[in-house]
Amino acid sequence: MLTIWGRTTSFNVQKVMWALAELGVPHKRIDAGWKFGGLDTPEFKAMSPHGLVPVIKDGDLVMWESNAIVRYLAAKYGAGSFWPADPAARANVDQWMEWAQTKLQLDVIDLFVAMIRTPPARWNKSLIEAKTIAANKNYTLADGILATRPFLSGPEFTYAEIPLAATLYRYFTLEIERPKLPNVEAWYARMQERPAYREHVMVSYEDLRAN
Ligand SMILES: N[C@@H](CCC(=O)N[C@@H](CS)C(=O)NCC(=O)O)C(=O)O
Repeated sequence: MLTIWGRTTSFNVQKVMWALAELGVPHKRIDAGWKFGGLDTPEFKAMSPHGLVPVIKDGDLVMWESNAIVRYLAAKYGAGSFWPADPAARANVDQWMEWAQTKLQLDVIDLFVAMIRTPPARWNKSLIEAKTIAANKNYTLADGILATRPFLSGPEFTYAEIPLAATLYRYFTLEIERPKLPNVEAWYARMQERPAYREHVMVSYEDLRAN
């Protein structure tokens, strides 16, 4: 059975857990990271050289990097619509996944770290303001795209939607000023209709809040 190491409050672990649940892949999860520790042992470092979660073991394959794991799971267990067979169709959705990794996610997670993982007494107001502006700009762009189709990465729900939509729970629960985003809100509501999204992404992060 596939094994995943990582805590449920980790954004990157959540992406993999969401993918596993969407695909119905049997698995066992082992708590690791943050208060659970275990990332510095030689055994863990042998699996994950950077000492980070998530890590999966599926048969002989051991791998890290959440988006690469989501792609692997989609290719192995999601042939068909979750992993489009046509390389051109895959390329079209994959570009959005790269954007999630290199832009959208960074702005939201930086904001999350600045507001939730930093005690309010040490908040860097100008960083929070800059990251809020950047995040709002990304979702305003997304809002325009979502006016034309139900999913940001394309016409169908595919693996690439996971890193994109996984950001929404944190974006919509952080106490920030957001512009009007009717299409992003409708997209978020559609994601919340998916039991796997509710279970694995909408996970309280109160435990992580620094006081
Ligand atoms: N780019 C990596 C980032 C992995 C990462 O930063 N993981 C964080 C959790 S989200 C971690 O392991 N932090 C240390 C900890 O939880 O103790 C990925 O997408 O998997």
